[in-house]
Amino acid sequence: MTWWLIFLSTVFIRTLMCKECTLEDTECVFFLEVDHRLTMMREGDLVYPKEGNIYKYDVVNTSNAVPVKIDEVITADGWEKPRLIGAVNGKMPGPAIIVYEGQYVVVHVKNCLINEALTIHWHGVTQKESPWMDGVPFVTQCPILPGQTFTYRFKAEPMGTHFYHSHVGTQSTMGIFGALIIRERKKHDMDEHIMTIQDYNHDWDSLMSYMKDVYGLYNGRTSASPPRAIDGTEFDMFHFHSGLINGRGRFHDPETGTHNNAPLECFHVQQGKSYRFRVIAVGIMHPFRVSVDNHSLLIVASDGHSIEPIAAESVIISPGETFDIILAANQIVSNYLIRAEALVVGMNHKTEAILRYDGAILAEPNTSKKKCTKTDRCLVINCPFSIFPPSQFTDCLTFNEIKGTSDNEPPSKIEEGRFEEYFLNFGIPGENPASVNGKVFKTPTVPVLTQSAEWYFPCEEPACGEERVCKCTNSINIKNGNVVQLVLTNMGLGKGMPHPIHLHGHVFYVMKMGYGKYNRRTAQFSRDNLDINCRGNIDREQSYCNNPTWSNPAWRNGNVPDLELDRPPIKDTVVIPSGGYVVIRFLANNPGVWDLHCHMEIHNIEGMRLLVNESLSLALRPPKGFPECRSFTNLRGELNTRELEDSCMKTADVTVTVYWIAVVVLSVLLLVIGIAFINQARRNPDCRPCRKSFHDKAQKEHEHLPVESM
Ligand SMILES: *[C@@H]1O[C@H](CO)[C@@H](O)[C@H](O)[C@H]1NC(C)=O
Ligand SMILES: *[C@@H]1O[C@H](CO)[C@@H](O)[C@H](O)[C@H]1NC(C)=O
Ligand SMILES: *[C@@H]1O[C@H](CO)[C@@H](O)[C@H](O)[C@H]1NC(C)=O
Ligand SMILES: *[C@@H]1O[C@H](CO)[C@@H](O)[C@H](O)[C@H]1NC(C)=O
Ligand SMILES: [Cu+2]
Repeated sequence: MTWWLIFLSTVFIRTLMCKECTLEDTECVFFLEVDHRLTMMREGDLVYPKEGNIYKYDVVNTSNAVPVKIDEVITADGWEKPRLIGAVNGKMPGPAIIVYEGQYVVVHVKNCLINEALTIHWHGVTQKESPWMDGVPFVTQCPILPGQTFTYRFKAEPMGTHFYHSHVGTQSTMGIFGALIIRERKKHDMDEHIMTIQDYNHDWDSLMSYMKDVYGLYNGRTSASPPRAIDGTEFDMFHFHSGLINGRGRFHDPETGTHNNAPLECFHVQQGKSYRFRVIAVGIMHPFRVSVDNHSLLIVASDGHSIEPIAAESVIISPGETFDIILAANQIVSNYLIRAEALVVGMNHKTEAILRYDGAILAEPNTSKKKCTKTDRCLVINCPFSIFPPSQFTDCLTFNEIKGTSDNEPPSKIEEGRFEEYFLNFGIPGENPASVNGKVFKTPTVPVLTQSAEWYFPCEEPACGEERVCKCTNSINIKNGNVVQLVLTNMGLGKGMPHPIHLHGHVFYVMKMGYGKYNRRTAQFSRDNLDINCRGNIDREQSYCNNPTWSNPAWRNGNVPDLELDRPPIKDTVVIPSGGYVVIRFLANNPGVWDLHCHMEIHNIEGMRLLVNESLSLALRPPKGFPECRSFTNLRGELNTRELEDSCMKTADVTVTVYWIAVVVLSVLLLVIGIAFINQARRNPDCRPCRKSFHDKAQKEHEHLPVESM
């Protein structure tokens, strides 16, 4: 049996290794296997952090001991109680998928999770001609059930820094994500580093964090109050312990001000060279301000799309956004601290990594953050508010002040009758969950792209309306060939923290942004931008703002003054400032059903989501055998599915029970299949059952075996 496991593991590991894609390939194949892991475990051994290293649990005296290699452990923030996370090919983040523009990417995704269904979304990829490969459960596909494999195939476009992540519930920030880099199809001339940034809690998985946000967060017997940003706006409840860069960080104890010395991610550079840092925000909620001690950052792209380069002290990145930063290693050979600080005040929410020049001593950096002064002010890119307090000597460059590169051609010419405009207010009015125009998104139970005839829960009066919150499958129907202008707002009673809004299936031009009003002296937010009329309650601060429009009717039909028509920047995720708005435009040239949602995970699951239903009749059909799924309820004919699905909007979630029955049934099935698999694998070495733990150990032992025994 042991031999057998060893054999299986090696076969498995060999096939799992992602083949590097070359310039010449037309198609690149990857295997991603998703399963559960524990942090701070190396195979069966617990590890603990000390002086930037980790040691096996039974090492007492570390001065002569060999530390455990950090690549063998998901350290997260070094908290010694292992936390359950999701992992891709055993890692968090999962392996980077690096391909060239225009190649076809084939990814076999295997769900080896025990309890949960899965899908993988290719964030930033437009999925032209493959809308069913977008990876949104019950929008573009059926969830992949435990044990199942789903093969994604899509064209690598557009070029740039993107990522992949689960689009089911809270799985993405539970660890199921990785970089997806689409390079220009030529030899790249600059070395690169990938840097994912996230917020993290070491006591709870993301689902528990979400539940605490919904039901209440307590510290001991004290109800916690939400953290505030520098402009006074409130964040949601998420108990932040640590930030992670490439899955590593360290817990800074707020009580003592000390940290636990967990290992940090280390980026190696050579003096005199320049590097492209591909920075990806994969977090639950917090935006981070990223800077590198003693180095200026040159920001050259966002969400993969080039912008006119800007040198800055730091850049602020929110969940769902990416930035490409060129860093010139032009300082003396040493170690420098890379900082990512959350925007909340008074909480020391931050994370760090090391920039190590070749030849520097292997030590922790002791550099300090740049002091912004009257004569040497700091410039921050992509602020979600428009000013810092004057005492900080810091200037904001908001995204509307950023220019795209000259090859951008905005759809500025609007033909008569070929223009559509929608106002979408992202908010949490009253006690209700997060919504768009007061519509809490009801997730379909069939994929509406491929089984559209089977779903009918549109948003309708009187349940939905100006001063009401309703639950329904909200969608806007746009027509192929039209220029679509979306006015995204964050206003009225439900306004709050800046929401990073992500559109699937398209990239868009950022045509204009409007900020709220701030107190010049304190930089505190004071009121909404009045370009938008919220309608509803005449007291604007009380209006749900479910039906916003331009205050000046002359601004309709695309006639908004001060649009950036020359070189608007392109993005796929944009932050709507509190009390402000963003005008985006795109050409409807990709028939399908596309998710449009807040990328703060907590808001997305709550229902701050809608669908862009784009000329569905023109959408291509998925390949033969594409999975279908639906609820099954009419065994005795006394209940129809619609009634049942309807009732779950008001009372307990019946579908949950159905889901669990499905899970139990599937688990049994899986067991049976698993046994069958192993039997079959004896005959067919290509077959890969979901791996057991300890395979690494098994492989290592295997390396010492005589070759004949294979
Ligand atoms: C730890 O090991 C070092 C080197 O072997 C030794 O000098 C030191 O005394 C040991 N410390 C303790 C507390 O045993
Ligand atoms: C970093 O910059 C500070 C302030 O400009 C300077 O005092 C310090 O020597 C620099 N450190 C290194 C390692 O270059
Ligand atoms: C930190 O500072 C100390 C004393 O100034 C110096 O000896 C040490 O080499 C520095 N560490 C690094 C990593 O530069
Ligand atoms: C999308 O639009 C089509 C008509 O083009 C309609 O049949 C379908 O129900 C719509 N789907 C959703 C989810 O709105
Ligand atoms: Cu997304």
